[in-house]
Amino acid sequence: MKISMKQFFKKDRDYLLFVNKYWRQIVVALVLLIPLYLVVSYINSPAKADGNNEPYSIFILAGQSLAAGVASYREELPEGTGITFQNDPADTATKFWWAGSNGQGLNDQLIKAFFPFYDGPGQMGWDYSGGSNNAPGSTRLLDNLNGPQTTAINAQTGGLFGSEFGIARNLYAMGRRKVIILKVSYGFQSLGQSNSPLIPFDWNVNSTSNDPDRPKSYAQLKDQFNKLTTYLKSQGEKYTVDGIFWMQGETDTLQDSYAAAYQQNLADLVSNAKEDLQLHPSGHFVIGKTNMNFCIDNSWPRFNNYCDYPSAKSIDPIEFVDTLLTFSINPSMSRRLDEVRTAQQAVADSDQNTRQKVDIVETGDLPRGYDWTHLTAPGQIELGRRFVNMYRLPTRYTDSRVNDYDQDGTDNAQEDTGRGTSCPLIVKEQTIDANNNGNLGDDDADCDGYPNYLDAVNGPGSGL
Ligand SMILES: [Ca+2]
Ligand SMILES: [Ca+2]
Ligand SMILES: [Ca+2]
Ligand SMILES: [Ca+2]
Repeated sequence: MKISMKQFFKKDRDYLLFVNKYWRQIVVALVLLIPLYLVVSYINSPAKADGNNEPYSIFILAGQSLAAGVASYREELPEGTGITFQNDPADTATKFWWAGSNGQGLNDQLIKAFFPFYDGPGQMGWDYSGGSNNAPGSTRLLDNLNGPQTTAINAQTGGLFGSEFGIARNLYAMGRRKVIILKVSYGFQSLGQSNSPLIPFDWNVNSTSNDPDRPKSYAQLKDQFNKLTTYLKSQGEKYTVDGIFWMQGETDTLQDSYAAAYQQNLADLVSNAKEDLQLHPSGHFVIGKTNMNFCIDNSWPRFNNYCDYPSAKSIDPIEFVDTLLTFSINPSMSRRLDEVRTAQQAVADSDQNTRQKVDIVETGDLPRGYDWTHLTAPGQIELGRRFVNMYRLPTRYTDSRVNDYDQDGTDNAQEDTGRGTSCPLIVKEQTIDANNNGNLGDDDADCDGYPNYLDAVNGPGSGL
């Protein structure tokens, strides 16, 4: 039975009696609750550590369908774990810039012709995900659209998501603000150069397209990055690129020649991406390690959308084998998977002489969805956590240091002043002017390897 406060106290006089009797307890409760309220408000405040002179922190996520996230649905995104049980504040505080590789969205019939058992290209991660009606990602960022469009039909990969929300939530929990996540994903595209009609947009850095409206995946990633940073510059904003996360490789386990070339192809991708995507001097490239074992071991029957891949004898040229022969294909599948994983590990292990390290995270233990291959929503959240916890992120400060990280008296936004003459910035054999280009990660006046905005010492060392 519910009773009103009025009924509870019967008469106004009872209020005074109540207060008179319990005033000590009331005072104690207020003394305890007011600071708790302030702490909770502060923790949940999107404005925390969001200084006017603080650069945006860009993280890049790229790859094939496990980056797109074709078995993890937006409505399954786990609720936030905050004390007030709200949706995770990172979901709306983080700016997302999504793009599919060719911009054709649900109009792209090519994949549907080859994978008729899928409901639409969205399930293959082929949606253009910049918003409804193929709106450019800049519109999404401009309007700070993290809500409605992510669940709307034709929106971000049809309401699907990859590890970007896990990345966003963990960064937010670390106290990091002004985060932008750029994701360019395209299902089923190999890193190996391909002539297969199944793979019209392979990720190989040396691949080129004759059709400017249908660029190869890596060209599209570069283009989207340039659009994003150009937009930030037009708004007078500064930025750094603090990490690149790569979730790809499954398709390269389907073809001997792709698997054999994977190590060189990945090494080429890493070296190009570091330069083309302006990775911070202490930013890392993190590889999500390919693992198809759950599918190989458990999927049955091996046709339609239940881990069909092992039944492909060859995808370039396309050659599907009889389902009954799938048993005999499995050893090849496992062998090629080992080859790709070994290649990924080798690239991660060969970073000893580089400052921008290459890390690798396992994915084999993460929960897979209906198709035995792609991660569930909790699996994607966990993958995002692993990505951002693999290395010490480029330093950020909060509170009183938010506008001048290195406390040298020059605000962050004013540290975009270029490089000393003895350390010119050379990208693809061309000298780049780092002065006032928006990127704070490439300015190094004293040539000691510490960018100006994190360098309080004129000379060797940062003093931080
Ligand atoms: Ca400063
Ligand atoms: Ca600069
Ligand atoms: Ca320096
Ligand atoms: Ca210095």
